[in-house]
This record gives sequence, structure tokens and C-alpha cells, in this order.
Amino acid sequence: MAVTACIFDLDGVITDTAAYHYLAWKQLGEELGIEFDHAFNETLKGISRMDSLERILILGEKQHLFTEEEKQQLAKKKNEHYVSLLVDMGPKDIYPGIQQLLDELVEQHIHIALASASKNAPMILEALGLTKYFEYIVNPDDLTYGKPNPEIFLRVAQALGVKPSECIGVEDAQAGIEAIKAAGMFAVGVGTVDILQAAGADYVVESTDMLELSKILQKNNTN
Ligand code: B16
Ligand code: MG
Repeated sequence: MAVTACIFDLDGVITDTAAYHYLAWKQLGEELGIEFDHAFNETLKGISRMDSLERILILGEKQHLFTEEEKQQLAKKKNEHYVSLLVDMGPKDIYPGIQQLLDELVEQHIHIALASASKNAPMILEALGLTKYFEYIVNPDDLTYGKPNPEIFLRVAQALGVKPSECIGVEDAQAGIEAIKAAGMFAVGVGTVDILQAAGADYVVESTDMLELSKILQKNNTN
């Protein structure tokens, strides 16, 4: 099957914002008396801001202690802290191999789009100097469901006017891989092989410097 589009996740695929999300959630958790570790943080990857907050409150059995408005305020506070941690972000923070992959996709006339759950995604792409590559960026405010629902990936295919079966999705999170597969796309995982394969990834590399377009297309062909 010919590949006409490559759809990227942002956090954990293009750059390492996951570490900053962790710091900001951890601090908010401490203020609320809820402690969590890296393993719990893994379950927040790819999950929207409000859903992440809900998961943290549930962990601390405090989900019923706040009104919807108070939860919005807590999420706002976390986001302000998170954004403040991104001040020095620039092209140096692009993960290895990503710029080359984007250039190869352009050369091969394959559409490039972004399916990130992050409302900060346009600002982050701009800081990285990568906005020009992206033909379409999903606005998470326009979505009803979060990953692992396929809506975000299907929205991209629809916007680009391509068939899901002709799309490749690149993700670091379990929820993201599940979303790509539920959308009927070829899923490339970046991260721990066992975890991402169990989530349904068709091809997994341990780090972004191992992402080679020719290899991905070859794996997609033999799939
Ligand atoms: P924001 P992705 C996701 O981005 C992150 O993985 C997740 O940790 C975060 O909560 C979510 O974006 C929302 O981000 O608070 O910036 O709107 O992995 O889908 O690119
Ligand atoms: Mg991610």
C-alpha cells in the first residue's frame, strides 16, 4: 500500500516535553498531597490535560473534593508551570533523526501532520523551528475523545483527504499506538519494544535516531 501521509505525535516523539509535564504534574500533586512516580507518569503520556488531572486526583482519592471550576484552575496552574519550563526550548531540543526524517518525507512528497493531544503543540513546533513542515495540526479543542480513541488520527486523514490505510502514525505512548491501530493505520512506536508491541505497534524503534524512512516503508510493505 502506498504511503501518502505521516502523522506525528509531539511529546516524546519530536521532543522531550514529557519530562516537563512530569515535573509540573508532580509539583501540583505534592501541593495536593498526592505523590506519584515515573511508572504512574507513563500512564499520563498522550492523555489530555484534564484527563491527566482526573487520573491524578483518582490516584489520591480526591476526585470528588473539587468542583469543575476548581479542576480547571488546577489544570491552569499546572499548565502555567509547564509553559514556564519551556522558555529555553529551541531547535537544539529536536530529538535526533527527526529533522532528517521530515526532510526525507518532503522529498518523497508524503504529507506531514501532527496529532498531538497538547494544546501547546503549535507554540512548541514554532519554538523548535518545525512549523513549516506541518501541513495540518489537529486542534485538540475540536475533538470529542482523547487517545486511545482513533478520532485524532482519523481527523488528520480527513483533513488531508487521504485514506487511513495509507497513513503512518508515529507515537511513543501506549494510548497513542492504540489510537493509530484503531484508526486503521500503520503504527510506528518509539520507546520500549515490549510495551509498544503489546499496544499493537507494527514496528518499534528504541529511539528516534533509529527512525529511517526507507526502513519504515519497507516494514509497511511487508505488513
Ligand atoms: P497540554 P502528545 C500529550 O501530548 C502529552 O503526552 C500529555 O502528557 C499531555 O497531558 C497532553 O499532551 C496535553 O498537553 O497540557 O500541553 O495540552 O504526546 O499527544 O503530543
Ligand atoms: Mg507522546
